[in-house]
Amino acid sequence: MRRRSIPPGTLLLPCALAVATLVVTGRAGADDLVTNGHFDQDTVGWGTNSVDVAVEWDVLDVDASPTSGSAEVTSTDSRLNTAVGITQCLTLPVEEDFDFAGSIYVPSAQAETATVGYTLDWYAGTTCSGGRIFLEGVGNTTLTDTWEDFADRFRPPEGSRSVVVLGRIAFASKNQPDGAFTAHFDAISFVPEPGATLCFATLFMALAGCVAATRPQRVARPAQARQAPVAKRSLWICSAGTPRASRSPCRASRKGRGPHR
Ligand SMILES: [Ca+2]
Repeated sequence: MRRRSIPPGTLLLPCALAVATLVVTGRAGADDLVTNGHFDQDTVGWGTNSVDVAVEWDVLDVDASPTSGSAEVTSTDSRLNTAVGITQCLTLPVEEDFDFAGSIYVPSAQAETATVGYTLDWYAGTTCSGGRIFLEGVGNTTLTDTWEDFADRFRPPEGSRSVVVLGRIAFASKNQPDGAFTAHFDAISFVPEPGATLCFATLFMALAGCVAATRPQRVARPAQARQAPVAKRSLWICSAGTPRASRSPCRASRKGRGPHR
């Protein structure tokens, strides 16, 4: 056995690219737990937490995309400071960090006043039941006439197995008993974020593989090389260049695959 060395640096660039690709694709490939969070064609997948909330699909899109839209949510709930709106229950695959994001557009030409934002409502059961563990908000806005983006990273409270994502409207004041307030919600996502331990472990394994690949490798000789050397043959060449069977008066010249003597 012998070792065959790969020139140092030969695999450095490919390995670096592979590791970078691993990181990028690993991040981009994470599954968004939200269904229809971009409202491309409708509001399928979303419900409400009040009978006094109406949800319609609208062409207004956070990216002004002609092939997408948003959820236009109108509340006529009679209660003040009570969060109502569109909801979706997400089952959490494991306990890890999550990146939540969502955008909100609030038309300013409205008679009522309200605060608008997102709420994450954590539950012990896998179907948003079994007892609420914790409730926390993301973003809070009023009248903007522009899209506002909200994002934050969350670690679910211990014991959480599901979460209700709520795009909420809460009346701050109501000038008329039947007053309404409208807001648009779009680009809602809830993406598992692998923990730092997993990231470093993955990178370490990838880099270790690259280092191993650039080290000299033990390779087997070709089968042909392990065969018995070809028997040396002697060819007696006379001074005149004509092969002869007898040694004298010629000089000897060995030809073959063995070492010359
Ligand atoms: Ca959209």
